[in-house]
Amino acid sequence: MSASGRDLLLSNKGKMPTLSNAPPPGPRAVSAKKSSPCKGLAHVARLMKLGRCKNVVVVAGAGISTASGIPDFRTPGTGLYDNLQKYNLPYPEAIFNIDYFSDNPQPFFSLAKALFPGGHRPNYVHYFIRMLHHKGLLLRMYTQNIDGLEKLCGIPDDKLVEVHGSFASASCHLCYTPYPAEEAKHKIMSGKIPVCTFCTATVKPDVVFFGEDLPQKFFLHTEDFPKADLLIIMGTSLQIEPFASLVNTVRSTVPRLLLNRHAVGPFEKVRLKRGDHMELGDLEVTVRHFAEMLDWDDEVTELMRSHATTSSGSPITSYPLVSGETQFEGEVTAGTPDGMDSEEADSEVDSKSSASANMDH
Ligand code: CNA
Repeated sequence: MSASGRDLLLSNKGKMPTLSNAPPPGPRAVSAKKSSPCKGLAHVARLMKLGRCKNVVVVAGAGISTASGIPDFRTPGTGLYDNLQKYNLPYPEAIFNIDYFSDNPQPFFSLAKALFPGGHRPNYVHYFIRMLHHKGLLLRMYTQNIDGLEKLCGIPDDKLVEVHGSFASASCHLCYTPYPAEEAKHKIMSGKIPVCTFCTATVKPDVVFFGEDLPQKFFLHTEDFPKADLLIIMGTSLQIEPFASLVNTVRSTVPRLLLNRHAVGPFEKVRLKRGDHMELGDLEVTVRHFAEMLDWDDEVTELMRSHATTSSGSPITSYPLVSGETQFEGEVTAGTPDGMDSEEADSEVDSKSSASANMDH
């Protein structure tokens, strides 16, 4: 179920998510003042050891999953946006634009084949967050990721808000009639386009596109952020609203810790706000260091090891994302809606386009 535009606190038009107006991270980010190595990390670790942080909110993005082999969006060279040339997209974000999808779902379906849960494993960073829960300190994790690795590592549903949705369910992108997720996955993986049993428009996994509403659960932020006593921001460029603005909604005295490759959002300021700390560098290395400071490293490592050996998750099948020619190989490009020939498929796409134009608001 989606939140209606009326309910939205942070979006201006109820169309979500949107790209923030902030400039993309670049030279300005690099020139931002970097805190002394590990000072901020040590400070926050100390607060945690003193028992001052019992309601930790984590906000995360694609950077927490790069160590699992899933590229992020914006890292130059390896990020997804730099590797979408073959689809001739009008602009990279179009692959996640609902109007574009309505006309041409194939680029997204090619990408979806690679992102469907089952192809990758959680890494140390995911297990560190699970350890926060295990220690009773995690108030909630807000993730922008759609790879399902938070759930796979064992962070329970009630501790997790998948702000941009997930592949766990699917529905018609026009009339929202639910569609069995496994069947949608099967069709997409075999190069077919799942179509709605009610209106025959294209079905998509319930990941949130630009121009769509966020899940109702997102609004838990109105309770969680004022309650937080520590905010940890990990692996996100804070470029997508309204997610990005969440980090500004904790109380002013609450420490905020950014763990990322470079400064983003409010951490780009030359002088950091009191209570703001950042540790720049590779996330897995940083988080391991953080765990060592907390004396958690052995436990996280053990949790990760035991989960890997006992987990009965789907077998790992690798769908390379950014390895030259194999990336997003056009299996879906040749696909047609199930049971249709290509002509029928073309007319189905045409009728969807006009339906979409009618519905656009
Ligand atoms: P982004 O804009 O690509 O930003 C990622 C951030 O993480 C950047 O600042 C990177 O520098 C940083 N980063 C990447 N790898 C590391 C690393 N190893 N160590 C430290 N920092 C690192 O992605 P955002 O999450 O900010 O953007 C939100 C989008 C991305 C959401 O809508 C997601 O659905 C979408 N996305 C998700 C996935 C996934 O589910 N794994 C993958 C790609 C994109």
